[in-house]
Amino acid sequence: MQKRLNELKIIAETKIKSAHDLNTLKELKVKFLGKKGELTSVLRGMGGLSPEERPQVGALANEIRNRLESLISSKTEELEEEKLEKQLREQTVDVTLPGLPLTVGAIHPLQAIWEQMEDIFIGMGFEVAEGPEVETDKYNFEMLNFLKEHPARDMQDSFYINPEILLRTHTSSVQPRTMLAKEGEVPVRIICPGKVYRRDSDDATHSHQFMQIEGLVVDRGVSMSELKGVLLTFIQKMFGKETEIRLRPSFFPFTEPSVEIDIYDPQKGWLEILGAGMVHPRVLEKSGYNPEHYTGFAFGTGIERIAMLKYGIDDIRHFYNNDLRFLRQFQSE
Ligand code: 2NL
Repeated sequence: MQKRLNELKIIAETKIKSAHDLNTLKELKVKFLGKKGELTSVLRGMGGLSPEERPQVGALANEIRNRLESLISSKTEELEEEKLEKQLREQTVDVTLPGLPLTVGAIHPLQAIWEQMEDIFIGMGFEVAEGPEVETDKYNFEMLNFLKEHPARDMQDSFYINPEILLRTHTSSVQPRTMLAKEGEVPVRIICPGKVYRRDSDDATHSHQFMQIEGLVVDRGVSMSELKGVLLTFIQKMFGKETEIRLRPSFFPFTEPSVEIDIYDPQKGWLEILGAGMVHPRVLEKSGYNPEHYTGFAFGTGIERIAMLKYGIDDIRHFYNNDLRFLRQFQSE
């Protein structure tokens, strides 16, 4: 029996030492030391031994069990360590490799001008007002003193949905809406940025859809000099504090007197950038402000126009084509 135990020991030792993975090792443990393992089955034959032999065989069996157990646990440790090292070797990160560059977007130039203009006018005490792009004839024309036969009211010039409803042709329509909502309260000091639509053929300087910002101030004692001061401040913040301006007489249905404002460019000469004027008494009246007590000024300009002048862009269509070569020029880094 001792002989069988010693043979078992040698076989088990050899197999354990040559195990290459943790699974094999587990299987060997069951095979030799498990409840139905080989060592147990040899010991089951102990009943046939003499009382003198029994303790000796028992001691030997224990010694073998201990020996195999410690062999298995040290082999387990060895294999686990190997496995970990292999993993580490395979998963190393080479921190010296170049990184993958991330593409960073850019603010669209029209959005940039829109935000700058809002900031400048908010700085002068204006509030931002918005209104619908699908407008009624009433707010788009009637309230703004456009006569029935005004050419802008022609089906050829505006996008009509039906005879009473159209895509707004200017953001001016927001202003009577805001004035009516204020029910005669002063001051009115708003700017209205937004998209507008005209039935034009697209070319380098025209687009059937573009953006405007209009402003309106109504209060007691508002004068032409306040108009000039506010717009000169805006222009010098947008184009530089040395920028010179010129006011020329003009005509708009909703202002009287009306002016056009030019800025001076040393290369290109005088360039028109804004239309403005004192709010027509009839426009004030229609929106609930008595022109005997209140006066106001208003102005309007195209966001595209400002952006083209500021960035030296020669074709309005660049803004809408979404050509990345154009857009990337506005990335800040
Ligand atoms: C331009 C000129 C202008 C206005 C817009 C306005 C609005 C009300 C009353 C009076 Cl409610 N005026 N808006 C006034 C003068 C000029 O725009 O060239 N826009 C692109």
